[in-house]
Amino acid sequence: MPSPLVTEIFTADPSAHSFNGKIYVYPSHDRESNIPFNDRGDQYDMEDYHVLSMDDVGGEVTDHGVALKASDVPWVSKQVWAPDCAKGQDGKYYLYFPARDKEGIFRLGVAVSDKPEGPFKPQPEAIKDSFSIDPASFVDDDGSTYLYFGGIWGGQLQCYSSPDGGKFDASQDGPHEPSGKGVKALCPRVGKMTSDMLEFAEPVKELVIQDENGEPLQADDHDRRFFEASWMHKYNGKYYFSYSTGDTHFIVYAIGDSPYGPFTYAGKILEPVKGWTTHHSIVEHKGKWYLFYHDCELSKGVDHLRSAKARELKYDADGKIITMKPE
Ligand code: FUB
Repeated sequence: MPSPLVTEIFTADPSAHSFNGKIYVYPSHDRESNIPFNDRGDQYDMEDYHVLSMDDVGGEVTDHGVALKASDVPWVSKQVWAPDCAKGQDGKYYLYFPARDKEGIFRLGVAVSDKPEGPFKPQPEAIKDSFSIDPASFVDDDGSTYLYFGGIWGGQLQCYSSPDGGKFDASQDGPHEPSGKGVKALCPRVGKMTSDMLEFAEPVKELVIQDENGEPLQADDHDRRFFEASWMHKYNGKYYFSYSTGDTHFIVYAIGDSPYGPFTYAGKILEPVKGWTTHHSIVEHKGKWYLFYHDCELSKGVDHLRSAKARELKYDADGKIITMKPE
């Protein structure tokens, strides 16, 4: 069984990137909150981020210490959840993160550093027109940067009826989502970033995930519909959008020809791990592909005390990802 990347702290939602010949991992930093479990995720009450690095998967892992504290971000009240980091064309590093604002509404923030390990200096305001959780950055071959995001239930995506956000419907906050025959699943969102990496360059769009017949996934299709944990990577010229199905606990993926989709559901990447949440990233490093993910083995099944891990990911000859089981 793969070992946790680190055991001194609990880490989750690992977003991995190959920067300057090393792997840098941007995880959530789980801590004991003593908040009882609920379906809004209040028990996930994280208050800072650490960055991890390693030369290779399986090698020594360095914990670079606190890279950003929630208390240093003026607009944040609590719950700094799953982050990610992108390298800009200016050589700086941009840490994207979700958190509740002072009204308790999840927004996305950005913080900047000259070094991949931080420390990161936060922008004073949340990204304009941002909403929901789990930002994942993707820099395409032409340097264009996209931010994928969204999460239902505690992640509040169902509180917005417009693709680009808008008015927050507090009556839908909590474990709500559409259901019923013929009802379409909620879609993750994508926004292209401005060249300074700090704002959306355009109104964010819905990312359509369709089935093998070209029909949008249905809301009741809980084994395949989007829940949270967006990730994007490119393999052999195709765009692979992967995500968690939440209450059915799979990491799955869909393939498209453009960063905006549409994407066609293609299968499972990871079967359910120990613990409620599952969240991952996929990275190429020195010619091999890796899946970074988390589970609750180290905490013996405490859902909000998770440990990031890594293992090799393989494709078949048709470019399909070989499904992995927890080992
Ligand atoms: O870590 C807090 C939340 O749990 C993340 O934002 C979700 O993706 C889930 O892993």
